[in-house]
Amino acid sequence: MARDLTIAVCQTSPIQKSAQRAETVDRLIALLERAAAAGAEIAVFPELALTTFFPRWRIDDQAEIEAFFEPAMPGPQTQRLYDAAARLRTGFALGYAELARVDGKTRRFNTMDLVGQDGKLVGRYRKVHVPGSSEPEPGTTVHLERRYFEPGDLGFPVFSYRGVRIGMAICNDRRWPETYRMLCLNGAEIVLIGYNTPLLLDEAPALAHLRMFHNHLPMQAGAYQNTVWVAAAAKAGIEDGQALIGGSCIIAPTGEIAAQAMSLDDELIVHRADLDLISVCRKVNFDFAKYRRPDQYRLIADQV
Ligand code: CDT
Repeated sequence: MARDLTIAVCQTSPIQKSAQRAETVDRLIALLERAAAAGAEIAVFPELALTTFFPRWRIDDQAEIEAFFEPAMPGPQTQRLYDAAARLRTGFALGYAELARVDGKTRRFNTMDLVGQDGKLVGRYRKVHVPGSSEPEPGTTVHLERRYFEPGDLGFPVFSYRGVRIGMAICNDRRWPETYRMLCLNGAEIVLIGYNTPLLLDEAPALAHLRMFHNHLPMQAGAYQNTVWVAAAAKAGIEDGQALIGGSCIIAPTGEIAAQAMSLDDELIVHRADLDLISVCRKVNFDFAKYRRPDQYRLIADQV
């Protein structure tokens, strides 16, 4: 019997600092309703979808920092989104800033939760590749994720969603081959990604014309080399004075872009992901069990 899952990528336009959480949650619910009406069985939202991308600022005031974080998910402000998922029978993956209490200590992660068609948590991923710095650096676009987030500690888990194996990744993770390889070694058939990517980086003006190419290149390569569907949602447009690229997309295990956003607005793209295409592509080149040679994938001590 054919296997498929209809995916909606919910790109958002900016979430300005001045936006109230309730207003932002309303926007996400409106996108989820559109996704369900279009037949989607799952939706993916951007990284830090509930707030502006606050790591663009050096903030010292703890109360101001904590206002960007969610101490519980769902919380009083976000419960409505989870209720909408259950009402619409359309789950979602949502990026947000997580404030966790572990063994009496406060920990902060850049997190994405997978929520099921019943509105309940299916699984959690915490961003592993945390880019930028903890202090502003001269000549460099201010990107202080390492000030606010510690690297994820959950590895690259894969969860069963309506019988489909789904993994998640967050923004900079999408540039690293290890992300897709680990997720796919763990059995992922679909990788859901959210991102906030500055259009321009002060440190690399010579690469400015390649920003969209370097957005899609690793995701297409990751999809192809690991025979997996990739669906990625951008936060796009000018957010609190900083331009973020769009280019949200759904990529097939062939490496082809099956659907791509055409605007920098709240925009939905939907595609029915044919999961049988995975085994077709796998047979051609990437049958891991048959052809991978993990015994040869080792560092040679005197050469490093
Ligand atoms: N959010 C995020 O991870 N953005 C990074 C830009 C880092 S610039 C220091 C990205 O890879 O798009």
